[in-house]
Amino acid sequence: MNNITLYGATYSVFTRIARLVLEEAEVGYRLIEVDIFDREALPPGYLDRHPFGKIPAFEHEGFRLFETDAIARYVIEGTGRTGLLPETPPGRARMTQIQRIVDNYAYPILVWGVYVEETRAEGAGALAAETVEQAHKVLAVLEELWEGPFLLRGGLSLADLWLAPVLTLFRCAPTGRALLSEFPELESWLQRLQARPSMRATRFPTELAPAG
Ligand SMILES: N[C@@H](CCC(=O)N[C@@H](CS)C(=O)NCC(=O)O)C(=O)O
Repeated sequence: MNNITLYGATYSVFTRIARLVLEEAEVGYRLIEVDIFDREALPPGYLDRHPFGKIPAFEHEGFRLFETDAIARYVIEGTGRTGLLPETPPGRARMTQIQRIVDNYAYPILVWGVYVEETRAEGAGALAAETVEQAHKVLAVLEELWEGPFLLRGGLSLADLWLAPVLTLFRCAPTGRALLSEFPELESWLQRLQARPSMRATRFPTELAPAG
């Protein structure tokens, strides 16, 4: 696969997931920085690429795509790197389940509810007890699903690539760090993931200067 362009930001969880898939599939790509929160500075026509105004967006030989899972599956099928997909129906279903848990619960609660809230520049307030409880529940559910040594016992899959960026940011917040230490399997899994070249090549700016 040649001539791939990804539009996104180095601070963005979903951009990093797409980049992890590209890195693990050993596909070269060009990253065009799009700060989605600076609407005045979006590249011309960006909202034609992503009408819902999010990142990432993707283009390969004129084929445009958005939604990170669609991008991931396209790259995997286009490169034949099907090792990132479990072989059995239960394995694939479990992987998809974890991806959707990340999209619908882990990302909003752990990233926006905890990380953004606790590290925002205006000064962090104490987190609501309900947020901490919700974060604890997300971690408990994920640890229950963890099979080891990767999230799924068959090996590295999209489930790992979806969760690792979220837990990485979460762990940059003091409450995130404290909560994660209650879940040793997830914590050591994260350390192993972070040692992978794909994770090292796509670090968030904040990882170089963690808060707290
Ligand atoms: N369902 C989308 C989610 C993408 C997403 O939420 N991206 C975030 C950045 S990590 C974003 O663009 N946020 C901007 C906004 O919500 O205004 C996907 O899978 O690509």
